[in-house]
Amino acid sequence: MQPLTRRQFARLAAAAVSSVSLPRLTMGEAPSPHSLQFPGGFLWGCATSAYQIEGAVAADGRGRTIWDTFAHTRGKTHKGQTGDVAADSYHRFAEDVKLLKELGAKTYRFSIAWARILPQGTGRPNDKGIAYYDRLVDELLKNDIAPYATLFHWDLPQALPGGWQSRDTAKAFGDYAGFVAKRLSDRVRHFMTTNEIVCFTDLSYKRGLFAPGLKLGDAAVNQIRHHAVLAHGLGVQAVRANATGGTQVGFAENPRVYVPVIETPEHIEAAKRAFRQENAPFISTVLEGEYPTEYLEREGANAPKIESGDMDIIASPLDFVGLNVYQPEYARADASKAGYAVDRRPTSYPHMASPWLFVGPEVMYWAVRSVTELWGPKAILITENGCSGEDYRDAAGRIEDTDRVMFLRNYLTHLHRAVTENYPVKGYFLWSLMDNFEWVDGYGKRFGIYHVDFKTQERTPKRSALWYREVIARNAVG
Ligand code: GBH
Repeated sequence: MQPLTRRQFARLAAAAVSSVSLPRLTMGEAPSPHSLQFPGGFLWGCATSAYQIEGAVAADGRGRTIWDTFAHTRGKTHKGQTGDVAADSYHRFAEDVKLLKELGAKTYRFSIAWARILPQGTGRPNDKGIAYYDRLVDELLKNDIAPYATLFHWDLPQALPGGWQSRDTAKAFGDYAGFVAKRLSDRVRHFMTTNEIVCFTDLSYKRGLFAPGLKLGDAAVNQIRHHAVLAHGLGVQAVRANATGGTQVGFAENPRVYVPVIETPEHIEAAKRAFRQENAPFISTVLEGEYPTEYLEREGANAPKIESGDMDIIASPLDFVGLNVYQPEYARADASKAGYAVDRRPTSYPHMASPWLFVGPEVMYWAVRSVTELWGPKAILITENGCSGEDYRDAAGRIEDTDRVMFLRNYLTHLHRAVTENYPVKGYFLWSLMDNFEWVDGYGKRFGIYHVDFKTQERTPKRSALWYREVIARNAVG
């Protein structure tokens, strides 16, 4: 056998130790005439959130959150699983930044745990908690990956009395947002205030599915929704007041998105009306600066109590609107006063591993188009899109998640349509970089493009990671 040259040896040794490295790209092929090219500078990234990946819930002075309490309450999550350890990204963040680097990701959307920064939700900041995000941000920048930080992804400090039932929580959020902006905006130039308002209001206080697991009446729920949009607005203002110039701020919403049953003007109009009405107390209110009258009329005496000045705060202009896009809804024109009807899905409608995750790639296009036509935001980012799958290792140890690749390819094809029609969509964050704690589904549903072995914390690229890397490298889907 030929002795190895030093360079060959070094290459083999590197390959052997780094189990997560991906094989080399096969670049240089002529792009297929059918490949869907994205504009130069399109921002490709991945998304995660603090409680879902960090673990280390008692480390360095982190305060308790409502999700710690909820997950530790019997019967609330799949097999009683919690985010105590999750993907241990608190300790493995440098390795996780390497995963992003290997993908060629230009950006990373992560969330900041309020309770690491202010363990009691208000009051004295915790230097060690801030230091963690300093390390993460510095590591990202060293690797030319732009940090996009979400300020609140559901992990509310337990110490805040009444949680979102209290107006004081909105004020506390503003103070926290201002503090983070002051400390990080020299390096973090993009902030999202809140993630998916409907989830930490309705799912949490009306349907009882998410922390804190309450089932309150309509008046209480409407007030909670008001506190949430107010918190968002206070957050926007606090970021602007405390950040260095040029810092951009937006939010990440998961509106119900309506696909017109047939692409004809009357059904398109119906879908647009449905979008505005069915998301009335959330994105519609924030982007219009007032509650749609139909919503207020419908709620009557249960409508939220609004203090003077609230609506101006809620309406604070945004630099971008983030959309988390998953499942479609369908609307058609109808002779009713509302002008639309929502169609129920037949039981044969296909879904991914999560029963709620119905597959409808065209929802991507209609999300972008509806928001643009209704409110004309400066820019739109797809802040989440991805799916769960029943991933498994084949005999060679590979994870061939062809279903996830199918899902992503189709959704991105419809995103490309939006880009081609000149809607102002500037970037896409894939949910998720790695398998993580999927809230009430615990570790039972995997959304990552990197597989995580939760016993060893080993990360392994799935087929979808290799596929996404090609998308980023070619700036095209094909
Ligand atoms: C996003 O939520 C979240 O931002 C992210 O943290 C999460 O991991 C990701 O998506 C994948 O789920 O029990 O039938 O009422 C997406 C919106 C809202 C979808 C709650 C699941 C529960 C459905 N989610 N919903 S159900």
